[in-house]
Amino acid sequence: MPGLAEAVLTALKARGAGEVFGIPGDFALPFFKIMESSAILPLYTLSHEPGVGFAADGAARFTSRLSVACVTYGAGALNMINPVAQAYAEKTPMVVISGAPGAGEGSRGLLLHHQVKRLDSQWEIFKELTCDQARLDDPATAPAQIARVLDRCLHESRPVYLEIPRDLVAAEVAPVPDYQPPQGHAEAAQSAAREVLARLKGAARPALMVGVEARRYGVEEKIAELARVLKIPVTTSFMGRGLMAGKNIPLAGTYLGAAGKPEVSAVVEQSDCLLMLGVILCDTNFGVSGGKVDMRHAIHAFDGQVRVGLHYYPEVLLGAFVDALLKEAEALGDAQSGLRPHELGPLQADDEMLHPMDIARGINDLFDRHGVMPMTSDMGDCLFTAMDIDNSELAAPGYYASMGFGVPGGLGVQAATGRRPLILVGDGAFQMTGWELGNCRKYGWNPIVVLFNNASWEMLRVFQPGPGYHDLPDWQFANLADGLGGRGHRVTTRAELAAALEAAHADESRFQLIEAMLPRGAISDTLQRFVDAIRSLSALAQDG
Ligand code: TPW
Ligand code: MG
Repeated sequence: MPGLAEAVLTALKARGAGEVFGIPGDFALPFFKIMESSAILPLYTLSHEPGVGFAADGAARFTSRLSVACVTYGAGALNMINPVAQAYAEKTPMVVISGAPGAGEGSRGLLLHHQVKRLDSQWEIFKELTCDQARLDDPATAPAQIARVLDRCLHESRPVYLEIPRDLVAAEVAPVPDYQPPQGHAEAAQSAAREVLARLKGAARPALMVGVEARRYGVEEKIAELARVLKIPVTTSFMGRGLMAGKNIPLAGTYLGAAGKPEVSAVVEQSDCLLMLGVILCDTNFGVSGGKVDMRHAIHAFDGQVRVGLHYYPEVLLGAFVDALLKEAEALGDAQSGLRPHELGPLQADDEMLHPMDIARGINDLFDRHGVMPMTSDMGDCLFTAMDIDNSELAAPGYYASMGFGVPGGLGVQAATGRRPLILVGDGAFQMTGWELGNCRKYGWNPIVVLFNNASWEMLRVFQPGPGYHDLPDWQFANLADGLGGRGHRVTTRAELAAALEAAHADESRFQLIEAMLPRGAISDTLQRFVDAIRSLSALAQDG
């Protein structure tokens, strides 16, 4: 019989996990030791627990597999609250494994180090951040609990929490039961599909919007096929930017309401039957629409349910729903498939000062010359700038919107996929988690990082002009790259950016940090429209 720790690792691997990200501590040391000696899954240690959580999140977003974040009790786990919260909000299947005090340790009348109010304070906190939890303190029931929790992680595509008492890692347990796929209701899927197709057919301007669940549940290809058959225009949500990349479908673009391109907003806002597949109904996806999306006539497939007006179909899995739609779908429009040409022109390699839009141009050119790279973006104007990078694979926290994801998220992508990522990050966000780049040397990672250095919390400044605390000093990040094992490029002109991107791409030996110096106040076209839209919405609210 395997030991408990090995049973957990084997069950993770059997359900598709490819690696573990973690930082040990004494309550987790026994588990970490077995992780290394058993070599069931590779372990990547980082520097700070938020980085661990973000890396696991980035890995899961790109692979649509389970990802694992392993930490110690108290100081370690509580450091990871925010990334786990983000993973919950944005639906990534992350398994949090925390070491815990051993069976008898709590009863000695002493407070244990890392303990907060009670021994189970951490458990209570993680209950609020995860969709299922188990404390593996009984070897007899552990296998069933492990199976239940891991299966739920995949079914709901949300984080789960496992706590392993440190004295039980080697306890013998029976093998963990095999993965049980979710049981959707096939008839419900079929009748939902029939009603939806009838509504789409009766509509004058049907349209499709694709959200993150399409990636989480691996149904992008099927949705692409559906779009080609229906021949209706397709958009992605803001959070879903980068979905359907490179697919031959009638893709209009990413919906951003008044902050987006008018022709894309028109598709969504003028639709009298909008079919939303896996879209999170949140303010960043829809808030800037000013209430223009006609939700009464919209169809929403999300979280295992389909809502059609007031009709509600439970237990409908997204994949089964799309299959059922495909079975009876026919052409309803004449939207043409095809890859869209660049909307921005090329980067002019001259001596003008850089603007965020130049970074989008430069990256488009780079991808044209050398092929696309998987991208992660942090929160900040870099994410709004990414809306003008051609629709290529992107992971970014567009809804929960935590800073700090970009760099460690990108490292997670490289660890999990082996592909070299391109990371977009602002100087404020880089101050939070940029140090994680120092781990590249250890694992042979070589991301290209484009750091938008405006010496500012610029996004905050646009929403609230004035206060001096938005100003940040110039940290000269490129100078730090060498010591961290990478190569820095500090650029202030368009010609320098073009040259640095090319040089960074050519040097695969280490990570590349391109520090793009931007004047304060220079913001992307999308952020400018976003701010204008929010201002005019709040002016309307005040008038009304
Ligand atoms: C963990 C609030 C949203 S945007 C922003 C802050 C502080 C400024 C970002 O500065 P940066 O980018 O990275 O230099 P830019 O383009 O605006 O100059 N704490 C967390 N998450 C969020 N979202 C905030 C604070 C915030
Ligand atoms: Mg900044």
